[in-house]
Amino acid sequence: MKPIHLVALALLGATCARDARPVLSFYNWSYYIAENTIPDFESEFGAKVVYDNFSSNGEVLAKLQTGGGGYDLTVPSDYMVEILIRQGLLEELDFSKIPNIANIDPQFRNTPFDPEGRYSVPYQWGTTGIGVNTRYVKEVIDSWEALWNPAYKGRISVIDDMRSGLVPALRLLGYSVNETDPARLQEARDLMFKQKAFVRTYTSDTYLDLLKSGDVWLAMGWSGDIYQVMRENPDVVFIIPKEGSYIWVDNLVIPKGARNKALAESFIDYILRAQVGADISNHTGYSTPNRAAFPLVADTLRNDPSLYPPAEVRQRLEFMKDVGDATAVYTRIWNEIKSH
Ligand code: N2P
Repeated sequence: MKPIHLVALALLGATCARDARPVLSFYNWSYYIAENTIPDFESEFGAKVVYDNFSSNGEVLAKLQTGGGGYDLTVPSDYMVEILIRQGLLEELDFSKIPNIANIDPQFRNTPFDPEGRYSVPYQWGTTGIGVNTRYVKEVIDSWEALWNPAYKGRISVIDDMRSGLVPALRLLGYSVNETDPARLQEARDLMFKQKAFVRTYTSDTYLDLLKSGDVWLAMGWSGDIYQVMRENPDVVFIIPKEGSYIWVDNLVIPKGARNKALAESFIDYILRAQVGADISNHTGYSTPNRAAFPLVADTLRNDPSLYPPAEVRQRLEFMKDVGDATAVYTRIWNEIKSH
C-alpha cells in the first residue's frame, strides 16, 4: 500500500475514533418516519441515531423482555404499552425535558393504557382496513368477506400478528377485537383457517410492495401504509370494512435501563414540534395526535375519512386492549394458523 493511502487510513481511523457523538438507538415500525426526521435531529443535536425497524408489537415485547436490545426509544401500540408498564419494562419519562407535550391533543393524554401519562407520548395513530387494487378487483369492496372470495385466491395478504390476524374473522362473526371467550376465539380460528387457502402471505411490511406491484390485490393493512402505496399506484384504494375493525395509537416509550434516556427525551420533544410531527404525517399518511402539527398536515390527508374517520365510521372501530389470560389462546391459534 502506498504511504499516502496509509496516511488516509490513519486519518479516517482517527476521525472515527473521535466520533464522540452521543448515540440514540431508535426501534421504530417500518415505513413510519419522514426522510428528514433523523438527519435534522442528528445535525441539530450533534447526535447519531441508530435506526432499526420492526413490524409487530410482539417483536417489541420480545426485545424488551430480553434486555431491551440496547434501544433507547421504541414505539409500541396502546395495549402493548399497558403490558410493558405492567411488566416493569419502561422508564418513567421526565416531562420537564419534554415541554412540547403541550402540543398533544388532550384526548390522547391520560389514556386507559397509561392512565397518568407517565410512560408514553403518542407518536402517530391510524386505522386498519384493506388496500384494494382496483385494476384487478372490479367489484366495490366494503366487507372483510372479500378475503374469503375464491376469485382472489393467492392475491390476498393478511397482517402477520396474533391479535390483528384474527380481526377479519372476529368482526365478521360480530365479536370484539378484544374477544376473550375461548369458544368464540375457536370459531374465529376456524374461519381464518378456511381463509388460509386464499392467502398469498402473512406480512406486516412487505404488503406495500406486493400491493403496489399488483402481486397482491387485497392487502389487510394500516391506513398510512396503504396511503403510501396509493401515492405511487393510483389504482389502489383503502377501505374500512363495514363490519368494523380496530383503531390504534402508537407511543414513544423508553425501555427500562436505556443508556441514553436524556437524549431519548430530547428526541421525543423534537418529534412533538409542530413541523416535525407534520412532516412525519405528510410523509407516512398516518394521523397526527399533535394539535399544533395538524394545521400543517396536507388537506388531502386531513379531509380523508379513512385517515381521520368521522363519528359514524369511528363507532365501528375498537381500540385493542390487553386480553390478559386469553393471550395464550391467541398465541396458540396464531401458531396453528401459521404452521399448518
Ligand atoms: C407502519 C405501521 C403502523 C403501525 N408501517 C401500526 N400500529
